[in-house]
Amino acid sequence: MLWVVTVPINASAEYFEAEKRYLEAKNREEKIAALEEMIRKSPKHKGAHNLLADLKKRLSKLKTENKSKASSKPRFSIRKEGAAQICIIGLTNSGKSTLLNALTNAHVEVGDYEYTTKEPRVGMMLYDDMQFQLIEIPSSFDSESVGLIHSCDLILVLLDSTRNIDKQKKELMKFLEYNRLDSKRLIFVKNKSKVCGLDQSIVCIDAQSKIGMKELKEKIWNTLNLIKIYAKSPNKPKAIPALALKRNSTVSDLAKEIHKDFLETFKFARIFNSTKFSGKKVGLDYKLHDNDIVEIHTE
Ligand SMILES: Nc1nc2c(ncn2[C@@H]2O[C@H](COP(=O)(O)OP(=O)(O)OP(=O)(O)O)[C@@H](O)[C@H]2O)c(=O)[nH]1
Ligand SMILES: [Mg+2]
Repeated sequence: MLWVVTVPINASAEYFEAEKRYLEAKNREEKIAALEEMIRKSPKHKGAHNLLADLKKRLSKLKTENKSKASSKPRFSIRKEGAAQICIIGLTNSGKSTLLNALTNAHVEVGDYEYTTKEPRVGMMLYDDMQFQLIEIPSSFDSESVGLIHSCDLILVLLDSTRNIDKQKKELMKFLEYNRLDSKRLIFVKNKSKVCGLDQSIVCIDAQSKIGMKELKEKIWNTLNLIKIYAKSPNKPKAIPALALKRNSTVSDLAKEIHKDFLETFKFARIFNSTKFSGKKVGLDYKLHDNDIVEIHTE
């Protein structure tokens, strides 16, 4: 598995940049170029010997792979949809598919044997008039999956309460750190757990019996730290699904999110909310608030 390679001590910034390019590479050529750079920039001291050997092995494997097969399209590509993209990672059998099925419209195979899910699986979760894209990352953690996790807005780290929690946490954190993913927003979730302890840093659920789903959805929304905005056309009801924008977004950000042409034909917007200024006429630089309904008027 990818993350068992020890992170080199004293590796240079150039090494990490090359490694990032390697992890995000879309094809074989990009991968080879990045690996060659990693080898050039890798520390040469004795402690980095294993790393260097591993990099060279990976490079030679890539170079000898059947070219036509390797240069074909990635095995999967997932278009970002909804208010945010959320990845579910965990060791095999922790209940990732069960959770995906419980939270979304997906019907993914669940199995009591290891590595049932071999490719990323996607489902859309509804929460408070918004839609979120959830992706189950296969526990084989291949490099294509790592690329996918990089594009996610949030990672659910699923732990199986029937196994040693600290050990799982350690192994998963090692993987995240190795792939420079530990700075992402993370939520630790303990599955198969009908009875919860007092540990507030872990969300406790039982995906199979759908216990804790409401709390988990709330935690996801709060951790994303976004605002919910309803767009609306004049004389029409507010549009659902609602959109989620970064805090401090403006009407201009919303217009761009809806359609790039909106900005050119924009005249003014009216904001409907719970304040006494509801219905107020505003311009593109108006700062939006959570739950605002924005009626956009165009030429
Ligand atoms: N008791 C209990 N069992 C669960 C729960 N969630 C999953 N399981 C069981 O755990 C096993 C693995 O579930 P999956 O959802 O396939 O796990 P996974 O992480 O997707 O596994 P792989 O795709 O094989 O890596 C199955 O037998 C599930 O029925 C839960 O909340 N409670
Ligand atoms: Mg699965």
